[in-house]
Amino acid sequence: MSIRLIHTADVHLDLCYAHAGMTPVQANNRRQSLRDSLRTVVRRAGEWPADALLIAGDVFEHHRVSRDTIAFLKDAFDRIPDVAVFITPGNHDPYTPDSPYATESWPGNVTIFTQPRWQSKEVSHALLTVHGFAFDGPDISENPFGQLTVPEDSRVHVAVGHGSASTHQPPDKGAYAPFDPAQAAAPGLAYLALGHFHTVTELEGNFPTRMCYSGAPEGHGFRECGPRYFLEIEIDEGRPRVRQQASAHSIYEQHTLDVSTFSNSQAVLEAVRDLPAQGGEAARLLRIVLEGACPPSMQERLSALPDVVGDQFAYLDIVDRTTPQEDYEDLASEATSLGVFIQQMNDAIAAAEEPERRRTLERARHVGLAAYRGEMVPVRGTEGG
Ligand SMILES: [Mn+2]
Repeated sequence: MSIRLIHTADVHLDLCYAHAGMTPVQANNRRQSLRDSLRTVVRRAGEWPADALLIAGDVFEHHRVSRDTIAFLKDAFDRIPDVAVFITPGNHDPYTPDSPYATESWPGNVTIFTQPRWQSKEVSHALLTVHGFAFDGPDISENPFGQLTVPEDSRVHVAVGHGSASTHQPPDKGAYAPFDPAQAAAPGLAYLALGHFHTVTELEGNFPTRMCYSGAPEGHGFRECGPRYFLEIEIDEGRPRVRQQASAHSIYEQHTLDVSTFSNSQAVLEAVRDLPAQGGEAARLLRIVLEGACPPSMQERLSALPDVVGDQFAYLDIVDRTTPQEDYEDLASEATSLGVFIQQMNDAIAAAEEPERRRTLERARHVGLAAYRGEMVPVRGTEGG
């Protein structure tokens, strides 16, 4: 008989969105969305049904999780009494004496690992043993990766852990319980359910254990754009098959539009409205970066974009990086040395036959104008500007 697992991590319940420039209402909606996505994962574990639900850390954003969120979580686990739930506290929600993991009483089907070293528990209704550990503080006092020995028996062995695979360490994220995937693998360990990196990632290599980050079931900001997933794992004869299932109730999207390719603000507005949704029914959180030279007549209307199409999205942020379009004929008519310079450049550009020379002259005119105004010009390679 196959063993069925559901794997999720990094929900970060009760995340604070104050830094994200969201209104209190929008932030509440985001926190609701985090709960909804976890609820989706837990419900699926009950309905499939899974033998075990593995939650690989950072369930909470921090210790100061609300009473209501704890009650929600207990209730969600209570509703799947036949699924064994395993939680490995992570760097955000470590197992400390004052953490909700230690102070609360959890439903009987829930196992919370408590030590910074491997602990094992047999699932009573399946031939399954789950190994796990806990962060005991924001930095774990020991690093359990590479220390797991799996007994030779007839059971399926899986492990759940939180930490940074050194092979996939993003430069802008702290390294917690760092490990080399080849070291974390162990003979007899069929699957290692990982948490900490928020994007679904399989660590591949020449070792006997399959290991995946499920990623967060819900994005947490514009650095986590696109659909998010949880994983369904089926283990037959020691071999796991891993499937991604979409879980996000709201999806962050970031798009860049070059306004110089549009003749009017209506066309920009329609382009925003027509951006294809990435996740069916999921609410959409959009950041639109506007670039390019923009006629002053259009600028005003663009700043009103959130008011005009805001209703279509759960959140819409317009980042205006447009540059005002210059009127070079008007500038050339000025009775100043700038006017003379612009007139000479306009003539040279009009006379230029090769497109490359024309672009170089346009760039020179742009840089020259900026110099007259005492402005800095951003370096953008050979791009015109
Ligand atoms: Mn983490």
